Amino acid sequence: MGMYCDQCQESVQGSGCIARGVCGKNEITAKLQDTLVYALEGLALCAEAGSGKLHAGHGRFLSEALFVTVTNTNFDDDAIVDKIFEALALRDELKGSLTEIPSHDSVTWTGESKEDFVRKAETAGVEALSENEDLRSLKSLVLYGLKGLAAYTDHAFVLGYNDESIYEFYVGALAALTKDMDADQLTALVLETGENAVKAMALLDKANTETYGNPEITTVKTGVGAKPGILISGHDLHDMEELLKQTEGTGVDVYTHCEMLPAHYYPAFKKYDHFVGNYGSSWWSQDKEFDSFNGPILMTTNCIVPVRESYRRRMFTTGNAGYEGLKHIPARKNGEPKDFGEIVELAKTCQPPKEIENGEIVGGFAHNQVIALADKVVDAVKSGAIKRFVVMAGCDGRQNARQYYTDVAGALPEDTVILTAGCAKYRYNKLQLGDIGGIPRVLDAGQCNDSYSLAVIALKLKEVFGLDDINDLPVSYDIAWYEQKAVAVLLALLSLGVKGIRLGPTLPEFLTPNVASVLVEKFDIKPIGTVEGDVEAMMAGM
Ligand code: SF4
Ligand code: SF3
Repeated sequence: MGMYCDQCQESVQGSGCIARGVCGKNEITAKLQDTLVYALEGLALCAEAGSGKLHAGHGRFLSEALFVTVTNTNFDDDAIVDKIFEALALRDELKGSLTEIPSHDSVTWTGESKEDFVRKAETAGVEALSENEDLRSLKSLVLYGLKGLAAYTDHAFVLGYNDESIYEFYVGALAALTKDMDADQLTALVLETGENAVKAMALLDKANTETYGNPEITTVKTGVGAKPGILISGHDLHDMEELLKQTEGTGVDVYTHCEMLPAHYYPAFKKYDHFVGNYGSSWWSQDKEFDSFNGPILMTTNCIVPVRESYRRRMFTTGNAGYEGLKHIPARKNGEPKDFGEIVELAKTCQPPKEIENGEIVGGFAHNQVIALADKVVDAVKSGAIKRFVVMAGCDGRQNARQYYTDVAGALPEDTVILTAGCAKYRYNKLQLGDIGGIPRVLDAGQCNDSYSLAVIALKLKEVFGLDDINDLPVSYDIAWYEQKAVAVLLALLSLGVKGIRLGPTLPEFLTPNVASVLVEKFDIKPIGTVEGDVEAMMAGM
């Protein structure tokens, strides 16, 4: 049996990825990831049979292990094998304290080697979730949402923020994946996943803003300087902070790529003169942009694409990111920062980045900043200067069909404002869309997790306008998804009561027609249509 993966938007339509992932994931890595999830299920069953609770150490492990399986995060088999061994050891530790051991294979199986773990995937993969395709589809929705919220929970943990109730949810949800459940029970679990995704994003928002300050309106340069540079990508702001500290005074500049762009919006990072700008755009164009950058690249999380020879020797991973053959910067130990010294020394020997553009990006419109402008925004809505907000948050991806988002941004009338977060923004954040009385027409809140900010803004507007229902606001949702964090964001929006979301560029491959129709019926989710038709419908409030 080959691999099977259908967890992202670029999954082969109609069959999932069965020979090799479109993302570059091979059969062995895919199978190890399946086995890792299975080992986590056994661990959860043992936790459930005990107190049902996990201490923060176990909770952290579950966050990290789930994060490792998120699309484009970790392609390093050894790292995944280590996580499987750790999961089995933790499972057995919990099992040792139980009076009654759950009778499920995920609790009793064991393996000694990578080969054992690869073989185990034959009975432990997504296909094993249920024989009924609709139930399997609902379980996939829970699992993929869980992976996304685990990534956010892990980022919060790294900054010292925990929510034990999220760890309890891991236990219940992972254990549920091994059980016979009916469609109603699983639909309830999907909604609970959304509620926990809201908690995870709120926790991360608190962690980020209490640690680094509230994002502020910021103009970020896209050109380059004359000094050598280090390019940092992914989502981990703690890595960002330590890299900035360790490069200060070294003659090396620091640039952001893709989802690290919003680091520029945080007050704590503005004091570094050598934090000079953003280089390039979205994750999928990294193979060209990393090539021309000339200096070292640090990937702190997803999204990694298959690494080209031209920059392989300059590319490093850290945290949950991994890629076979690349140098991995080890985790912090005993409260000591990570050591990025090797990257800094390498940067000093490199040419400065080659300029590929020379402009500006404006961002920093997270909830605190927008609420500070609330009077202005409310006046603009009341006077009719702003007719509608369109939330276009989410992920970017390779497919040409995503030109839709650029075209929608360009086609929206000039009295509309786009609210964005996540790498989806790169489809339109360099267009000159102007402003409305000083309010830019594209308000970028930050990373994908900062979609939470957009929900806070919507709830604030609901309060200011004295509305009972968030759906009565002049706000439309045209969300782009790619990986499992976007699944978590989507479920979070649903749990907040948002209806009528357009989702594209395609609906998830893992949704069966029956499950998709439940989402349509309950939440009025719809696939994107034509640019013209969707713009017209959104302006009409549909
Ligand atoms: Fe395919 Fe996406 Fe899975 Fe990669 S993550 S194997 S592209 S479905
Ligand atoms: Fe992008 Fe990978 Fe999802 Fe954080 S960097 S949004 S795709």
